[in-house]
Amino acid sequence: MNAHTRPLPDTDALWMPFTANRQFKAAPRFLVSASGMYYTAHDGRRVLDGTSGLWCVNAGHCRTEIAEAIARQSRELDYAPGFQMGHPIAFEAASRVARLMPPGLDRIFFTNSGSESADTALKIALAYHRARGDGQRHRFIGRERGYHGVGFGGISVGGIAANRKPFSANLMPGVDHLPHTLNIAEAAFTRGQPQWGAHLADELERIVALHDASTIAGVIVEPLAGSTGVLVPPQGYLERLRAICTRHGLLLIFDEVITGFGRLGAATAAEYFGVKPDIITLAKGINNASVPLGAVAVNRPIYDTVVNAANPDSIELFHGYTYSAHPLAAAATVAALDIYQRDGLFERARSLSGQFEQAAHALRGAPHVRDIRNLGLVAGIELESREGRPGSRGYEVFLRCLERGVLVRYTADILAFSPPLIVEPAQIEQIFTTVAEVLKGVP
Ligand code: PXG
Repeated sequence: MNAHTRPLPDTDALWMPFTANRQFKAAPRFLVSASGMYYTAHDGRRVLDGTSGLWCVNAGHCRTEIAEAIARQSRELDYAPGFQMGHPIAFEAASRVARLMPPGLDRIFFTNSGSESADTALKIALAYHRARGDGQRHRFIGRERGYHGVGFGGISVGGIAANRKPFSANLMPGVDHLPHTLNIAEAAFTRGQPQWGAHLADELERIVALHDASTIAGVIVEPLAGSTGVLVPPQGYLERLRAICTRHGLLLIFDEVITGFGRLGAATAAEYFGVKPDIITLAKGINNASVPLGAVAVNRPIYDTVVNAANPDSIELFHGYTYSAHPLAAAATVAALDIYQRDGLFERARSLSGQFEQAAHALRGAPHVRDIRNLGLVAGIELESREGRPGSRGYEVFLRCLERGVLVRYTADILAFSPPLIVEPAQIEQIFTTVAEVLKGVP
């Protein structure tokens, strides 16, 4: 059956995530298949993927090698318990991920999502301090506009009001937040990292002075904040955070769920910026989003401290998931990492980033454009909001781009672009010229 002759599914039963369910169900939009840079919509139209799905399909869609690795694995060993038992592909996947991490961050805990990775990282940080006999370090410092998924830990250290408000009475205690780093008045239309803003890292000193370092376990930030509108770290900012954390014995956690696996033109943002955290959270691109998988990479002293603090025959960390290192997800990871390496996709992202920046910033001066931000193969275009109807313009631009065959992401009135790293220069042009045309016609 052709994609466009399939009957439309009934939409009632599915409670859609992070979606205006009634709005969607009144006029549903379906993607039914994908290949390389393109989705096929239900009506048979090709849609250029300007977002790598949700920042995750870094090698492009339906890669044969990954599909085959998953199929092979599902016939050979579909599932095996990961508690007190091992299956080889889990260890292989961990070794492969470890090799891509900054030197020393080579102990890998598998989860099933970015949210679980964030919560796992927080637990590991607490376990580490406790194992060192420093268990009063219980606080975490997150950041305004941070996104660390939707677990209670993640929303607590996260900085998105809408994600926190309904659950505000039940957030994790002992959390404080750094200010976010976006300042359009100071840094509008900056290409790459803004010069303004490194001093915002010094807020961490103020927070440490308030709570005392001896009560703080760690700091968690996205090196580049993706989902709240592409906030690029100011020059020197991450370096200062690192220095302050080191000075006070706080673990620095980079949430690299979006930036991991090539988005900035390196395996990690840590490598790209030359700033080494103690823990990195991963998901999405780890296996090209082909099977749900997340991971937490920790440095050896953390692993050794936690593990050596327990009796040799005791479980050291009371944490884990039925599907930690699920064989299919692990096999997909090895296959995806093979593709990234064989095709040099991280280097490709780096080499395309100049043209990508040019194409994004060509929209300066287009109607409603307030700011343009970019780094690697990520760009954000912030639009002026309509009076009293924030988000409505972003939504309309998204819909009109889709009609013209380009998938973009919008958060309120910020458009986000993060195409697969296999994107061709002409496709980069197509993404941004489509947005430019659409903006001309959007009130
Ligand atoms: N951390 C970061 C930095 C993320 O971006 C998560 C954790 C949570 O991952 P899971 O796998 O639990 O969803 C994310 C997820 C968007 C968008 O369009 C971003 C995410 C998810 C969905 C949409 O900005 N990021």
